[in-house]
Amino acid sequence: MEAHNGLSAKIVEEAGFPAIWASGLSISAALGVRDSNEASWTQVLEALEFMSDATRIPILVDGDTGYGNFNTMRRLVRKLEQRGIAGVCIEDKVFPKTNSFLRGTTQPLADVAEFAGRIKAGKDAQTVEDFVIVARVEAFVAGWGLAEAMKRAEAYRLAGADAILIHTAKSFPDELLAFKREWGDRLPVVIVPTKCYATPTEVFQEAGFSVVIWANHMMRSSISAMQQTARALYRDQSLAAIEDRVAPLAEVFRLQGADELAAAERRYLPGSQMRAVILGAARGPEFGELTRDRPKCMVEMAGEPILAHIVRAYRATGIRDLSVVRGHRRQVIDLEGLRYFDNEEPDTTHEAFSLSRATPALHGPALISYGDVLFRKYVVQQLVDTEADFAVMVDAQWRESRNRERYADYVTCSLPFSRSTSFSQVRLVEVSNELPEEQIHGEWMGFLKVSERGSEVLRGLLAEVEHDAEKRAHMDMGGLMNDLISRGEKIRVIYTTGNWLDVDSVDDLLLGSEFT
Ligand code: SPV
Ligand code: MG
Repeated sequence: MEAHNGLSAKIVEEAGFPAIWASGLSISAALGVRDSNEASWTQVLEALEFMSDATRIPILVDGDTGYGNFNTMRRLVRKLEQRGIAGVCIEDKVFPKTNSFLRGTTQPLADVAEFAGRIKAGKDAQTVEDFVIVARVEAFVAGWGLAEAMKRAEAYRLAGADAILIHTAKSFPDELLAFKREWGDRLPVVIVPTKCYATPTEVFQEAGFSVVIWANHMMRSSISAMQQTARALYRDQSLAAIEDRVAPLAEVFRLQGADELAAAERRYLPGSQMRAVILGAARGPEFGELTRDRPKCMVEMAGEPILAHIVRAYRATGIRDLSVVRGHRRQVIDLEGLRYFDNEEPDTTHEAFSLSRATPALHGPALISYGDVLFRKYVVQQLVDTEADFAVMVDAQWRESRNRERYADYVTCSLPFSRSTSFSQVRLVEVSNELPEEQIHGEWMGFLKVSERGSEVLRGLLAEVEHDAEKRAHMDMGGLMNDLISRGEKIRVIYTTGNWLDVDSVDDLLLGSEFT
């Protein structure tokens, strides 16, 4: 069955055909040029490469005349082999040829011995053992009759051809059948009965032809379909009547193998599986007037809302599925490309309840963070790369910011930070803003990473929060993590120093601009 590009080749393969005819007529027509060697043979080669990449069944290429003499033929065979093409058919005419159904009888035939040289050179050049060269005899098309056809076919057989393609421009198969009777089984015989469409295929089967090529019907059916669509759309200026008559987009994506790419992204692209949930419900009373009409995450820093900086940093790490939980003045949060969840009671509920609003986004691995915490990309990268079910980043340089009068989530860990700490073993023991100084190992930076299993566990916990008045009103992220620990979950600690900022004051807004 004919094909002329990657898409048509794929469709032919899916229909069940055992092989593809890469038609010169169809490839040139699809390129918008004539079948007269107007497309260069390297341009044809490019189309073939897409067809070969898109399929697994053998492709027999219509190589026209071999694009010149024995020398171009040698190079053609090598280039086709390099692209995984199964074989090439060349016709005994001279370059540049034109299609056999156009002025067939006026086209000069090649000298028999010279054409035999082209066949021999091609066979000598092949390195793939079962690469096939089909010799196409144009004697009937040129009006020369059976004796000439036989003479030529025999010369090409002796030159090493693997099969003979006997062609006719007539609407009845007489010439083909006469040739086959005379030829017998010296070599397999291939036919292209385009004009003999009224002849039942059984006639060819019974005559013993080896291969029949339906030579241009993918290209011709696409012309009819495209003309219909273009004319109807131009006339009606409306898609309504068209939509059901064209392949759905889902079918386009399927043929392109979109699923395979999505699976590969999960395997190879860091962060592509990871989602992030950003808690942006808080007002941030410490900002006074600045947050009267907007939530803290929408306060401007370096000309943009804090949230916009956070979203950009996440996207830079490859995380594209971003959800934001809105609360205070939620209508003000309107950045594009984010999923939104709303806490309708931001003044009487706390962080764990806000997070519970985003439960639909907590499937598979996820990062949870705040709408007012700025960070460098590596912070997120480290968490993404961590295998643990739960993981947090802890700033070991907590003392440096301690003297500032501010709220901070201090942590006790299973091991303090030191150069010799075996980092893979540090676990979170407790989060609190009231830890005695000697128990503080660092400050929690506001990121919680959960694995697929971790998010499942978390969903269970959040479901409890929804139905527990005390937890709805008072449980913050620290409390949620302490709850996880009390239930036997291990929260892995990754120590780092600096490179993040909890935006808590107008001064921080200035500091924060170094994260933009
Ligand atoms: C082609 O498909 O380009 C062929 C077959 O060469 S035919 O058009 O019948 O010559
Ligand atoms: Mg052709």
